[in-house]
Amino acid sequence: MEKNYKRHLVTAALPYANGAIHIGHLAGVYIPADIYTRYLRMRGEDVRFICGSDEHGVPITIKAKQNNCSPQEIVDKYHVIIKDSFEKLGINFDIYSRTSSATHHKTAADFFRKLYEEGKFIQKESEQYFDEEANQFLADRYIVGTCPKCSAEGAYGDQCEKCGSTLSPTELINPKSALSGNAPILKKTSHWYLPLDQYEPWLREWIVEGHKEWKVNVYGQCKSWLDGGLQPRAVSRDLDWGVPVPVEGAEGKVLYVWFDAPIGYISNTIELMPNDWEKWWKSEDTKLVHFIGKDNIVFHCIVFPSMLKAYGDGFILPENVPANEFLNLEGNKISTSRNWAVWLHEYLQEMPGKEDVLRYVLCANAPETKDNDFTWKDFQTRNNSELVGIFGNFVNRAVVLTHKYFQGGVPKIELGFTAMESELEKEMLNIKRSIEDNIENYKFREALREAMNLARMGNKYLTDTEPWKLAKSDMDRVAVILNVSLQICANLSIAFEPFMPHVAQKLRDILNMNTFEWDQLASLSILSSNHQINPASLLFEKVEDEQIEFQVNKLEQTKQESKKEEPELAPLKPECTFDDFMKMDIRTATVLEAERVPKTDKLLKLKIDTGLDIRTIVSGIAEYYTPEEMIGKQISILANLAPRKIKGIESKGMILMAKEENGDMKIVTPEGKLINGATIG
Ligand code: B3M
Ligand code: ZN
Repeated sequence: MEKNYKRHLVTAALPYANGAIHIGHLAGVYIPADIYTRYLRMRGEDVRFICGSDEHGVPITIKAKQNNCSPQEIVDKYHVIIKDSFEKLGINFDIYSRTSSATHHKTAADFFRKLYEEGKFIQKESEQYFDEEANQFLADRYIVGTCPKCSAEGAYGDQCEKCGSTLSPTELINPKSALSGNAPILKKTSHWYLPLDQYEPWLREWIVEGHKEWKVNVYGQCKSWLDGGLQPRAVSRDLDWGVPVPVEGAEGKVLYVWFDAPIGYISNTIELMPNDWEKWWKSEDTKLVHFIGKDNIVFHCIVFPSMLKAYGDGFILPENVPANEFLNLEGNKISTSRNWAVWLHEYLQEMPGKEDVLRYVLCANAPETKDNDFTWKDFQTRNNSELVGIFGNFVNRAVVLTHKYFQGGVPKIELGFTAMESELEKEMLNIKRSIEDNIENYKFREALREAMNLARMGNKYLTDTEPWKLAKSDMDRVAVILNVSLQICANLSIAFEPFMPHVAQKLRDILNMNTFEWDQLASLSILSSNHQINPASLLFEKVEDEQIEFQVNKLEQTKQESKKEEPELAPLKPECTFDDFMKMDIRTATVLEAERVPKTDKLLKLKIDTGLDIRTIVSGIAEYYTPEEMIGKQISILANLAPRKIKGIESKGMILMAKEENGDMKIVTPEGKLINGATIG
């Protein structure tokens, strides 16, 4: 390790508590972070691994609206699902708390107040989008529109999910309120801003000059932010869900979720160690590392460090921010809203006992340097040919043969090692160093490959030496081979502890191994002679074709369902009173004559018998009905609509049509024939 740190504070991005955890989150953040912290602990380092639910922000309030419940109910539900599924996967946090906790609210509010009192913010009035109908400012995801960078529809006010650009609401083309679908108006509001521009020279020095060793994607993103010039960033929002802004005159305002969430790392540490936390956050002896996904880079490398710098008081900065790229699923971007994901809690139910297989596959295929693809076929192959075929096969052979020839006792070595064993020893040392080096440099895929090489090596050793053949002639040599093989098994249980903790434990149970340390790795004398091991049991099971078909079908179904596309309904109009409604004179009528309005595609001119009079109505229904179809039809009309001139023809009234948002229009007819002029209401 580069510097001699006394302790390691490791954080993993706080997941939004508006949905469950999927494989993209795991591969990008939680599995690498867990491997890293497990490794450090095994090396005897003092480590705290901090996480928790991010329970504020617009996605949560939107989800609550969709579900007709309160934001608190949403976060209560998902906090439990997330926490529980992490635990089952063996993600070994020291604390998994939540940002709706009292400790967090206080910590975040105090943090803001100190910066406020020290004049670290600028307060600015600006015009922001406002939904008149909902009577609400449209922060972040409350506003949607066309992305100015890639032209994708449905980009949010803070980010385009298609191209990953960070956006501000006023950049969106054709902005619409996510609440009502209406075009918003601009309205004045006042907010506090962190003047990031003031921190630019310092950030440049710290990152561009000082952290050239950061991952290329992270360093590159930071540099391009800095090169683009930083702007003051609003740290408050007009919302009713979040940490209230703790200063006078801030009614109806809360801290921006990206201001409070990273403080969550601090609050959760306080919750974990109320008396001791400062030592972890304010000492140069602490190495702070943030594990995140690539869409969080700017917040962890630029915004949060600037907040800490502004706060002062000895807060340390991250030593590294090993952000990953994204994981795709079967060739398509993972999407929570389209349900295109493998959800952790569902996986755990559907594939019981295979927690570590998921850990293995996601690490082996982690999107460390570029986006990567998860496929169920690859999952099956990796399980069946790598885990079952190599790792499991080797361990099983070594254990079964030991029982067969030595009644389960680790054979005593009476002969010297051949060149083969000496070679093995050397190779094991290389593997150990390589695993260490890779983990310490956040290259977990490569580290796992090296750990697997240990199993490959063992498997090959058994295949090459064929002890089952030697058993007839040379039991002393068999003793050497099986002793060495069991030592390799013991090594595997250590090397794999960070990656596959359940399997490593199971392997230690088979080997009857009670203690272990990282430093034992590469030793061929972990198990002493005559140490009794337990009977063989399978470390891995084959994944059958049917299991894969089940998963693939499930995804296929999702695809079909999203193809059917949920009908998009027009948003509800503002409430009207009974009297408003009674003003409208809606009646039955019959079409007597119909013809196209010349030089138009959409308009029909209809002569109508309303029971009261014969009149002309011009209607935009030519796309849906021919004139012939309309003649003789009984329809419903708004009879007292003020006359309007359409294409020079006076139109008196309006034909009632049922309109699907994306498709057809149909006339509204009474059931059965009625007299003309019957009132509808
Ligand atoms: N809640 C995670 C996300 O962007 C976000 C991380 C906060 S970490 C302080 O999905
Ligand atoms: Zn875009």
